[in-house]
Amino acid sequence: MADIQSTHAPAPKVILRSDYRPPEWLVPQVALDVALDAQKTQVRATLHVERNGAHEQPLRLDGDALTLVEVRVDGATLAAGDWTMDDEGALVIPLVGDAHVIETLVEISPAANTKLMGLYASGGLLCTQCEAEGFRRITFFPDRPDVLSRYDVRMEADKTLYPVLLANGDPVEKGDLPNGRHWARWTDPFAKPCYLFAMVAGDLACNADGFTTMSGRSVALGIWVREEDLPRTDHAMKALKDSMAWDERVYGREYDLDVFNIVAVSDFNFGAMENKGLNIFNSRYVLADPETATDMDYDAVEGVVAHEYFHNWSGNRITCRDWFQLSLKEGFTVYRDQSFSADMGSPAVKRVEDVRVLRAAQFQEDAGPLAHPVRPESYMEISNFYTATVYNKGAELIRMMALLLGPERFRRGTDLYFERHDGQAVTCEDFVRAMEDGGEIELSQFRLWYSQAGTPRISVSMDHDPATGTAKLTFRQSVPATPGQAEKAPMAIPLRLALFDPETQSHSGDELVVLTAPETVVERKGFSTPPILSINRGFSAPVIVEMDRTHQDLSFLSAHDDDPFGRYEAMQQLMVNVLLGRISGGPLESAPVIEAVARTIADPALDGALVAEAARLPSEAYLGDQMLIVDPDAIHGARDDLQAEIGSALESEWRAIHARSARNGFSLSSDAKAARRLRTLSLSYLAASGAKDASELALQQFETADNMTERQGALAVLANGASEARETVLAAFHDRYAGNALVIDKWFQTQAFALHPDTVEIVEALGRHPDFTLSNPNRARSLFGAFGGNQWAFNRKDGKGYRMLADTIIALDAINPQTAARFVTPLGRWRRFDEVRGAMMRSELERIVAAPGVSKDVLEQAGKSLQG
Ligand code: B3K
Ligand code: ZN
Repeated sequence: MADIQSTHAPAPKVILRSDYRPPEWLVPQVALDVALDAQKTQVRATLHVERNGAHEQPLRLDGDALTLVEVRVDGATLAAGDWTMDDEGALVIPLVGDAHVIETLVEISPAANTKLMGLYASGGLLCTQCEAEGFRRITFFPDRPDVLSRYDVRMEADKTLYPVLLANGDPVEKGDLPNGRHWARWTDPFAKPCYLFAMVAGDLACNADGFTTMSGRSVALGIWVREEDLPRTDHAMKALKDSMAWDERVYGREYDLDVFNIVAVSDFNFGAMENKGLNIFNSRYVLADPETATDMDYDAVEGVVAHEYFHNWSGNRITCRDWFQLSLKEGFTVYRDQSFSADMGSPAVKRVEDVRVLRAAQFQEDAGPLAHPVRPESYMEISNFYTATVYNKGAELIRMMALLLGPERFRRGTDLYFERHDGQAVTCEDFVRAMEDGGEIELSQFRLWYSQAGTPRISVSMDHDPATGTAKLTFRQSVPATPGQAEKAPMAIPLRLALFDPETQSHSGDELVVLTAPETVVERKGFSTPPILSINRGFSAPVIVEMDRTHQDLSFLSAHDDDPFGRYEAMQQLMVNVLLGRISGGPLESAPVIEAVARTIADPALDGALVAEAARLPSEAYLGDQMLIVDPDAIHGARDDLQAEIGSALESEWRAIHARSARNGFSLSSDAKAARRLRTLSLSYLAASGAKDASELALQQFETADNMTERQGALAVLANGASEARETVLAAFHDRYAGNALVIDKWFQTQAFALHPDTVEIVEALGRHPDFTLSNPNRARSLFGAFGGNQWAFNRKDGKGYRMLADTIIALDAINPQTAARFVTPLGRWRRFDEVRGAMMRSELERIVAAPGVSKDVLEQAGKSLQG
C-alpha cells in the first residue's frame, strides 16, 4: 500500500455543544507497539472496536500528520478502496460486524513536531502531549474523551539515547534487544480517554520516594529530570506527598496505581499534564531551589503538582463527556488546588492572590471579545478554551456551591459525585446534580453560572433611618451583554456581608445573602448611626460590586474589617478611587492612602504577607480595567506619582522594614516568605521616593541575597529605572545564570515587564538576543507574553508594540499555533482604547487574520477579537 499522509487542513469548522452524539464505536482495549526514534517512529496500534448501539455508520478514526503504512481488519490487510480518508484527515473504515480488531501501522516524526502536540522531541527526550486532541498525531483513533480504553503499551528504543522508558499505569516487563535497543511494557488497568495517554523516553535521573495510602498500599513515587536537576526536585516531591495525604484527608480519595511518576520537560505548551500515573510537567513547575526559584515559583510548583495529582480523581477516574465540559475537571481541580495551597500556607493571602489572578485574567476575558460561558456553546479550536473562564471562574462556581452547602453537605455532594460517576465521562450538569442530591439543595437558578458569560455587576446603596435604627440595603444586579448573549437572566449570587458599627468598630455577625432577583432589599435594625458595609467578604462571589464609598469608610474597613480579604479590598479600593480621581484630572489626594498604608505596615497583628499585598498599589492593568477608555499614560503617571508620595512620606518606615526584613539563612517558613515580600516592596517604595541611595540599596540587596526572591526583586526594581546599576545587575544576572533556561526566562521577563520608557525598544532588541527563540514556549512567553501584559509599554501611542506582537504571532504561528494563539488577547482589547490606538490594533488583527497559512487556533482568536 502506498504511504498516505493524513493531514489536518480542513476549512475551520465550528463545533457545537448541541451537536453532541454518543460515540458510534467504542474501543474497550488498545495495544500499542511503538518503535521510538527521533526522526522516524513507528506506531502499531491494535484496537478492539465494538459497535455502540444499532447503526450502520463506518468506523471513523481521527488522524493528523500521520503517515499510514498499513491497515488490517481482523488480521487481513485492507486494499486501497476498502477504506477512505476524509477531508479532516480521519481514516474511515466500513465494518459489517459488531466487534472487530483493527490494526494500523503509522510513521511519525517527533523531531519535526514543533507544535508540541502528540509525540515530540525536547532536549534529547521523546515525550507526548495529548490533551486535547494530540493522540490523533500518534495513531488513528476516535480522539474524544468519552471513548474509554484499557491500554497495553510496548515501547522500544535505543538504550544509550533512551535508557528510561515510561508510560501510563504499572510497569510489567522489560528486556534488551539486539543492536543496542531495549524495550519495556506498561499496562494501565484503568480505562481512560486517549487524551490521558503518555509516553516518555530519555536519559533521566529519578528522585525516588514512596507513599503509603490510607488503606495501607505502597506507591512508588518518582520525579524524573536531567541528572543535573536532581537536587532541585525535593520541593516537588514534598508537594506530591502532601497532596496525596490532603486528598485522603479532605476528600477521602486514595491513589490507585502502584507507581506515580512525574517527568520534567523543557519544551511544553502550558504548565503540566495529568496523564494517568505519568504526569508530564513543564520543568518550571518541578524544579526549585533557593538560588534559582522565587517564593512564587515555590508556591507555583506546590500548586501545580497538587493540581495534576488531584486530577487523578477529578479528571481521570471521572472525566469529561465532551470538551464543552472541560470545567467539570478544570474548575473543580483548580478549586481543590486552591484549597490545598490555602491549607499549606496562609488562607487569607492565598485568597488575595487567587482573586488578583481572577480579576486580571478572567474579568478581562469576560469583558472582551473572547468572553464565553464556563461551559462554552461552540468552538473552532478547543485549545483556545483552556481559559481563565473555564479554569478560574469555573473554580469560583465550585467555591460558591461549597459556600451554599457548607463543609459537611459539600463533602456529601463530592462523595456522591465520586461514587456515582467513577469510571465515567460526564457533564457539568452531572456534577451539579450530585451537589443537589448529596447536599440536599436546589440549584436550578445557580446553573446559569455555567451558561451565562460576563461578570455580574452588583450596585449597592444604603439608606439609614435614625428614627428606627434601620439600615436598608438595596442590591441591583445586572450581567453585561457578551458576544452571542445579548440578554441575561438574573443569577443566584451568594454575598457574605457584615454591617459594622463605626462606634464599637465591630459587627454582630457575618451573614450570607443570596441575591436571586434583579433587585433585592435587605433591612437590618439596631443602628443608631449609619453602619459601614463590608460586602462580598472573602470574595464570596466572582462579581463586581459598585458602591459609592467615602475615603473614610474605606479607611475604616482597611483598619477594622475582621475579614482579611475585606481589609485588602478596602485598601485597594481606596487606592483605586484616589488614582482614578487623579487620572480624570483631579488632584492626587494621597493623604488617606498614605495614612492607611502607614497604619497597615505598623500593625503587628497582621500577617506580613497580607500587609505586603495590601500596601502594594493596584497594577496599571487593573486600573485600566476600571476605566471605560483606558489611558495608559495617565494611569502610569498617576500611579508613579502616588508611589513616589507614599515612598517619600513613609521613607523612614520603608527603610526600617527593608533593614528589618533582611534575614540570615534561607527558610520557606511563612515568616521568612513574608519578610522577603516586604523587603522588596519597601525597596520599590524607596526607589519611587527618589531617595539618593535607593539604587545602592537595590544593588546591595541584589548582591547579598541568598535567594532568588530578593535577587529578582532587586533586579525588577532596578530594571524600571535609568540608573547605572540597571545595566550592571542585568549583565551580572545574565552571567550568573547563563545556561539555566528557567532563570534566563526571568531575565527576559523582568525586562519585558519593566516600567521603563524604552521597554518597546528593549524588547525588540531582546527578540534578537542569541538566547532568544520562539521555539521554546517558556522563552517566547517570557518575552512577548510579558510584554503584552505591560499595559504602558505595549500600548505606546506610536503603535510599535502592536506591530511587534503581531509580527511575533505570525512568526510563531508557523511553528506552534497553540502558543501563538495565546498572544492574541492584548490586541483584542481595542474597544477599550482611544480611536487611534484602537484602529492600529484592529489593523494588526486584520494582518494576522490575512497571514498566509494562518492556523485555526490563531484565526479563531484574532477573528473573534475583530468582531467581538
Ligand atoms: N489538563 C492540562 C491542560 C491541557 C491543555 C491543553 N491545551 C493541564 C491541567 O489543567 O492540569
Ligand atoms: Zn487541570
